[in-house]
Amino acid sequence: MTSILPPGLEGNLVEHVQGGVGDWLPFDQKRFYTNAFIIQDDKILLGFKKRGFGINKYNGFGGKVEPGETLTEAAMRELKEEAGIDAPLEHAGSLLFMAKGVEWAFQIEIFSARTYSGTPTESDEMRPEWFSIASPTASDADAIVPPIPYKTMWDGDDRWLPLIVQGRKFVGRVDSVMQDDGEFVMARHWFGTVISDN
Ligand code: 8OG
Repeated sequence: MTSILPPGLEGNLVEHVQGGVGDWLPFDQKRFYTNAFIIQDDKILLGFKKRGFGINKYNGFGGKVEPGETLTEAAMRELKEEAGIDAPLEHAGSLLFMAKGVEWAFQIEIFSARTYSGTPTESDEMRPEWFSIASPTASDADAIVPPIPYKTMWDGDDRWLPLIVQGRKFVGRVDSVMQDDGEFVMARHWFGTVISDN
């Protein structure tokens, strides 16, 4: 299925899922962030954010790209700082995130790896925990780790995290509104998968 891409997205994309209403929010500046996920066997490593933006939510490991760093260098540095591990991170997708009332856009470059070295270790910012990505079965009650906790993640993560698990590259945009309780709720979203040239 083809559709008109939201402003700020580009590439050879096919729509995966979209929803919501209203005009896309305008922006004239982007700030670059990274977010990294380790996937191994039937598990994914997430971190429980202990402070700052997105506190009390599970997310990948990441943060601001510093001047002079490549995106991959920033992703690897943040993974080491926040989870204490090294991994051969590869680019897995891009998320353009806007919040009503914030005049810049967050460009979040998402990375993943299927191997890592070191031992996931709690940092000041994140507490690493494994979650199951196995398809649900009758034996779920016996699962060693719980399923991905989408209810305690950013609104909309359930649209794109499965694509990373499946190894499908994606590009998406989420425009959010902050509620009175401080939660960001999606007003409009669009996600597409990348059609490879070869
Ligand atoms: O540097 P700090 O850890 O505070 O950065 C906040 C992180 O939150 C950064 O990695 C970007 C990330 N983030 C958003 N919006 C969304 C979102 O919709 N989903 C996820 N998973 N992360 C998000 O700013």
